[in-house]
Order: sequence, then structure tokens, then C-alpha cells
Amino acid sequence: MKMTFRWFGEKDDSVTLEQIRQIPGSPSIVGALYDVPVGDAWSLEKVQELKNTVEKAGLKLEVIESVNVHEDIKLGLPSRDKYIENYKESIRNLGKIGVKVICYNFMPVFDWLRTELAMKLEDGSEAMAYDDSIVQKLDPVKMVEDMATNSNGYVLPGWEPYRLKELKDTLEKYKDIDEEKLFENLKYFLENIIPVCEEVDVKMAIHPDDPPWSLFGLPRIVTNKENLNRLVKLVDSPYNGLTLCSGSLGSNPKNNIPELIRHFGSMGRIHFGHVRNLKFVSDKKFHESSHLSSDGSFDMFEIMKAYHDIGFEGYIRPDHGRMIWGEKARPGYGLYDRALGVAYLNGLWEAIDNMKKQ
Ligand code: DNO
Repeated sequence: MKMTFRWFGEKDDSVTLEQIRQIPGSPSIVGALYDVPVGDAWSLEKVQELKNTVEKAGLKLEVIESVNVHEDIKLGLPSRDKYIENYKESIRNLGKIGVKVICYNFMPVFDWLRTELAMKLEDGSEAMAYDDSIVQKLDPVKMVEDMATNSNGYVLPGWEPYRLKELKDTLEKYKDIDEEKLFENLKYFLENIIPVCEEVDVKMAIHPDDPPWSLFGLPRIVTNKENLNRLVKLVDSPYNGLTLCSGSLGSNPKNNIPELIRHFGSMGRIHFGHVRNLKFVSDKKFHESSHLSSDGSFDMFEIMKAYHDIGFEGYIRPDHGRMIWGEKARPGYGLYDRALGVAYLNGLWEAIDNMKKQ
């Protein structure tokens, strides 16, 4: 297992590389370019610059999250071929600088969704929360405005204004896209890019839909074991893999995370693990919590043990953290609680490792 930490770049993150370097074990960086419009190719020059910045701080850059997929690809429009060519170029350039895994998602229009970005927990910390009964009543356009005004001044990944400014039009275009059609469009995308990944040794790791069910009538397909099984077979190559996100898949209690890790991990299809905890309030209503098992609803020992048992050699990162100790940062992505997450997950790993040696 290789521990990593997500970083949003020098211009757009309150957390510095110097701080990340001092987290026990100096996790390597999960980075991205945030100033390239979705659909454009990532130039070698820009990705090289990012790598240099990270390496100058004594850290490594081997995982990218995300190279976002243009809506026209998800919609299967004729213009998709141009965007797929750009995507291939990004993969090639990332391969040249030593990137091993690209995390991406195939969620129509929206990325992850929460109804609250700073819910006060009993201990005074703040966490993100989701309540489906609120979402049912939401107007998506209004919701996008709320996300933009409640995020401590940060543009949330996946909620970039340029992606959302033509929201109404985009929603309209999805009228004819159901799950089957979305699967077909994903297959077309993968059939085109996976040969390039094989050539340059960069693994694709699709992120599950968060939450893993349909929202606003839009189809969502990266949601459960059955669909993940179908997905890995769309192109049967180890380069067509998964980001196993415990929090996203786990927000549907029918998804048994340790079991999914064992199943897809032993197939060699998990390249990246997002490991976090959350606390269920009721069906489709939860808030995020610290990583500690007893603070949430997941057994984090069982999750880490599943990774250990399959001999996981891929990348792992702590995921959304709470805001604690007065920190002001991007929702979910402050320094402190995620650093505690790293220490805790590393602690579990070390304990499991030693237990097995005895
Ligand atoms: C949320 C993240 C997602 C993820 C993308 C990957 O915090 O896990 O936004 O980065 O879905 O494309």
C-alpha cells in the first residue's frame, strides 16, 4: 500500500507541500491541473511543471485526480472523438512524467453532492452531510449556486463554474440518456483510451458515483457490485480499473466495502483506494465523520484488513476530513483531520502487518 494525500496546487489550496511533507510517512501527492478547461489536453510542459513543484518539496507525484471527462463523451455526441483524442494526449503526457494512475469519474453533469458543507457535530467540528429528502426538493440550478456560495471561497472540484454555466442546456441533453446508453458511451471511451494506457503504462481508476444513486433523473452507473463487474468487463484489461471509494459506495449500506475490496482487489482492478468513514442517520441520510471506526458507521479495521489480505500494492488516501481546530480550508480537504486520517490508517496497516508476522 502506498499512502497519498490530495493537494490542489499552489494557487488553490490552504495546505502547503511543506506541511504534507511533515505528515508521518510523507505521503505522496495526488495532484491535478485546475486551470485547464475540461476537454482540453494537458500539455507536457504543464504537467512537468507540476511534477517539478512536487518533487522540489521532497514528495512524489504518481496519481492524478482527476482528468475530467468532457460531457460530450458522456453524452456520446459526435464531437466526443475530438475530446477523446485530447484525453489520450493527456494520458501520454502524464505517462511521460511517471504518473501511474489516473482517477476520473463518469457522473453526468454533477460530481459528488452534499446538502451541507459545514454541519456542526457535537464536538464542535464541522463535517459535510447529505440528506436525500432535501435533494428531492431541490432545484439543481439553485443547488449549484448554494455550493458556490458555501465553500469557504473555494471552487469545489467537479463544481467548477465553467462546467456548470450551461447547466440547463446540459440537463436537457441528458433527457435521452439512460443507464444503458451511459454504459455504451463509457465503453466507447474506454475502448479508445485503454490501448493508450497499456502502451504508456498508466492505469485508469474510475471513481464511484457519490452518492451512488440517480439524482435529478440523471443516470448514474458506477454504483454497486453488479455495475462494477460490468464496468471492468467493458474492456477487459488491468488498465481499466477502479478507485474504490469507501465513502461513496458505502453511502448505500447494501454495498459491503470489505467484500468489494476483496472481490475487485483480487482481480487486480483496484488501483486507488479512498478510505473514509461516515455516520448514517437514517436511510439516505448521513454525515461524514473522522476516520476512526467508533466515530462513524464503518469498521475501518475490516476495510484496511481487506486491502492487506489481498496484498494491495496500489495507492490509498484518506478522504474527506472534518474542519477541526479552527481550520479554514476547502470543505473536506483541510490539513488536520486528513493528516490524522493518514496516521490512523498507517497505524491500522502496521498493526495488521505485525499481527500476521507473529
Ligand atoms: C470528492 C472526490 C471526487 C473525485 C472525482 C474523481 O471529494 O472524491 O470529486 O475526485 O469524482 O473524478
